[in-house]
Amino acid sequence: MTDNFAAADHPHRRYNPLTGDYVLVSPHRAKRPWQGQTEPTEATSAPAYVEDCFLCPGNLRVTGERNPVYQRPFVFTNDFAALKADTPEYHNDDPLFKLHAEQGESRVVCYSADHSLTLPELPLPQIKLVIEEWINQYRDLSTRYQWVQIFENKGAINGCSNPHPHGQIWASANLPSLVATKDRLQKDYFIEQGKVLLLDYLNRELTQPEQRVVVHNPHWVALVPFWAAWPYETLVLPRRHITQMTELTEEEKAALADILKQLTIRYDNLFNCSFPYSMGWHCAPFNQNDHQHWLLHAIFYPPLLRSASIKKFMVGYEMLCESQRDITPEQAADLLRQQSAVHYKSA
Ligand code: H2U
Repeated sequence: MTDNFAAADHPHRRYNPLTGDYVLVSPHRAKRPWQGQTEPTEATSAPAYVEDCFLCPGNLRVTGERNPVYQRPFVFTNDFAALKADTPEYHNDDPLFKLHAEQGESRVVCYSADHSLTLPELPLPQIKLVIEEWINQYRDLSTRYQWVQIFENKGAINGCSNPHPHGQIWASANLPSLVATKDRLQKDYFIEQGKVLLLDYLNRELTQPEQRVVVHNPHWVALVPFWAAWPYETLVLPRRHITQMTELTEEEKAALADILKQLTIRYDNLFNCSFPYSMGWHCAPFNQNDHQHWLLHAIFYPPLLRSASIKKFMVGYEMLCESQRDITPEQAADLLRQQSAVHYKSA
């Protein structure tokens, strides 16, 4: 009966209204001993310039092209692009072998000339420059593509090939699968409730900020979502109805730099390491449809579970049934909130 149920103790499933998926939460398992794989920890300090880094200013890339001696965020077309603008048209509607050609572009964004400074260590004005570059990229690519995915895949544990602080941008003619689902479910909610799903959700979270909010400022809130699948997954949400990053005011850009720094400092401080994650932005698609149901947001998916060297595996039950987590989203938010606002390297 409901009287005996406690979400902090008992197995339960939580619904993700953005994906339509459930996550199984098993809080009692957080105490189990660990005798499995640990990951090697990465070096904690890197030099500001590395001679054979493909991304450092003035260096040669794999193709033999030389990077300019850049001083602010530098963007180049990925030499091994996953999507290409000149892909010939093709489609096949066979129900079992459906296939269509996909046009697009892939770019790399070097955040800073300094090889050693990750997002939490960059000064605020430099993080703001990264945000302004993201906006430039949206402005350019949205003229040609329905979807522009800005993301950062950080840390060797996540398959990132180069520690130089950088992100990527993949633009595509069609909406990728996860985005199409998110578009549809936000739209359904808007039609049924007459309100923006993520703004409604944020306002509910703000009535009990001690539950899942990690950091906030006058324009942005970072929280562990109620339906988080990864142990320390977070959502970064604007407090007002913004559908695309190009709508941000100067003040909102500066406040976004602040919230990204505050959040990533706490991530690094959690296990005293350069915290790996996959991070990316979702905004309204760049097509002629109505987008009132959208709210711009960033998602961080960090793979770590218990320490700098123990990662969460999405295998077994997760591959066959649905995501599962041990530590609750509320416990994860509490642990992140408790971290110092000063980066451990400069404390
Ligand atoms: P990731 O390790 O996050 O994938 O970032 C490195 C990207 O940089 C990767 O996509 C590209 C790779 O294709 N790259 C170049 O475009 N040129 C190079 O000379 C090295 C790496």
